[in-house]
This record gives sequence, structure tokens and C-alpha cells, in this order.
Amino acid sequence: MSKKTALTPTLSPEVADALATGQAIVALESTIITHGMPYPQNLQTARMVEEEIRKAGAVPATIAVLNGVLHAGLTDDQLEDLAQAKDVAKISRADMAVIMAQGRTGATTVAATMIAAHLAGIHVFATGGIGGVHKGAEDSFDISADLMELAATPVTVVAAGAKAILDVPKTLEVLETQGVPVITYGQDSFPAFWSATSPLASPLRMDDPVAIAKAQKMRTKLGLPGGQLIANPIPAEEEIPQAEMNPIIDQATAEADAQGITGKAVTPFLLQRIFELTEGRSLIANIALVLNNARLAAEIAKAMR
Ligand code: PSU
Ligand code: MN
Repeated sequence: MSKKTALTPTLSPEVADALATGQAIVALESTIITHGMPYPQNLQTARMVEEEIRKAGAVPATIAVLNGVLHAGLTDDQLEDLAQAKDVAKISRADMAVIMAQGRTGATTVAATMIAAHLAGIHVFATGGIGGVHKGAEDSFDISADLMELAATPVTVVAAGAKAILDVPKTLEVLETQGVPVITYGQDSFPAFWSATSPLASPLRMDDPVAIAKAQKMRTKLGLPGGQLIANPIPAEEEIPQAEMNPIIDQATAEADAQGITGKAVTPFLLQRIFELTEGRSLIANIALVLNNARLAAEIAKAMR
């Protein structure tokens, strides 16, 4: 433990080439693959998202820990193995080093993906939704490490707002306390994941991917650590309105409470129950919004170079 050099993730040939030639790169998380969607839609979505980024003129870098090795960019075989693997760890900032030291395989959450992207020199990351302050957090203290990571690590994260399974007003308050810019793309209302709008006003609004990239650079120039959260509304024709989602979310949340689901298991449990209760419609919307986020992230990444 004498040298103070940071670890560089193992790069796929495509990502290594993109970094060497200064192409735009978009990081992608893997918890959405292993804990956020069922097989085989998880694998199909992961492939579609990567393709969408390439079509937009950028290079995708899916992040994961495979047998203790941190990867930025997975081959299609690695993606397929991960999508079908059982007992994959869900890695956040707290467990990243431990899982690697043990030589285990783990999928990276938003927090861990940001850490890996930054180590690789990638500045933009697309996902579905970030973790946040859970309902009842005043008792459970369940606040995702994603929020503190946004305050610490200089990566711009494109998500479809915060999932309505969270306490969204409290999530916005914690982000403000942590000094994280929350910027909604193209509208004033803060989007609610499956729903394009919510009753909440977005703290900030920007309409231009080039200016979004400039804001991240400006933040770093000011000596401020951390990234930005870009909230990108699901396309209106693909949304499930809040009036329809809210009773379903309430039911899933009540079931999680009744069954004593806590900690890391909460988000995967709620997503699976909402998938069942909407008869798969939540998954269709989830796929649409991730693709939409991939497209915007590619535009920001092209401007970030
Ligand atoms: N949003 C989704 N699907 C997911 C997640 C978020 O639509 O799978 C994952 C992300 O990886 C996020 C994590 O970082 O859930 C948050 O988990 P927790 O609430 O335990 O911090
Ligand atoms: Mn949590």
C-alpha cells in the first residue's frame, strides 16, 4: 500500500479505442440489468440501450464487477452472462472495494457506476432512475448513497427524474442540501419516472445539451466537487400518468412494509411488485425512458469533449 495511483477499470476494446481517440462515451449501470428488470427483457434492453448510444454517435460503457475485476465496457458475452447470473451482489460505494477484494461478481448502482466512470475518465452516465429518500425515511433512515455520490463525483447523470416509489420532495431537499444541481430537460415540472410530469417544480431547467455539458465543466472549474442530475421526462406517448401509478405504488409500498423488506432489497422488491401489478406496463415504460435517457446522454457526451 505504498503507491497512491488510482485503479483504472479494465476497458473493453471499444471503450479503450474511444478513450484513446477522444470519442464521446456514455457510462451505463448494471444493477438495472440484474436487479431492476426480469430476464430476458433486461438483456434485450441492455443491448438496445448500447445500440441507441452508438446510433447517436457515442460509445457505451456498461460498468460491472466481474470476478473481482472492475470493467468499463462489457463484451456481448459478458453482458449475456451477467443478465442471467444468480446471486450477483448489488454494489454501492460502501461495498465496492469489498466485493472486488473477495473476487466476487457485482452489479453497480448509480453510486458505484459514477465512481467507476470517473476512474475511467468518463463524464456522462445514462440510467433509468436514481435512488433517493424512501417513503418513511424519517423512521427507516433509508436514503440512497446515490444522492451523496452526486455531491462527490464529477459525472453528469441522466435519469427520468426520481421514481415515485421514493419520497420525491425529500429527495429533492437532500439533493439541495448536498449541493447537487437538479436540472430538468425541456420542461418546468420535475418528472416522476413512469410519468412525464409531477406536481413538483424542478429546481432548475435547461433545454440545450451543449449548455448542460458546459455547466458540468463550469462546476469543476469553480472547484466544486460532484456531478449534476439531469431529469429527462419520459416521452408523453409512453408515460403512465401519476393518477394511475400512485395507488399501485401505495400498494407495493404497503406490501414491502408488511413483509419487513429493508435495505438494499427495497428498490428491487418494489420494482418487481409494480411490474406485476401493472401487468408489465411499468417495464415497457421503463425501457422507453432508459432509451430516451441514452439519447440525451449521448448528446451531452458529444458536447463534453
Ligand atoms: N432505478 C430503476 N431501476 C433500478 C435502480 C434504479 O429504475 O434498478 C437501481 C439503481 O442502480 C440505483 C439503485 O442506483 O437502484 C438504488 O438502490 P438503493 O435505493 O438501494 O440505493
Ligand atoms: Mn436504500
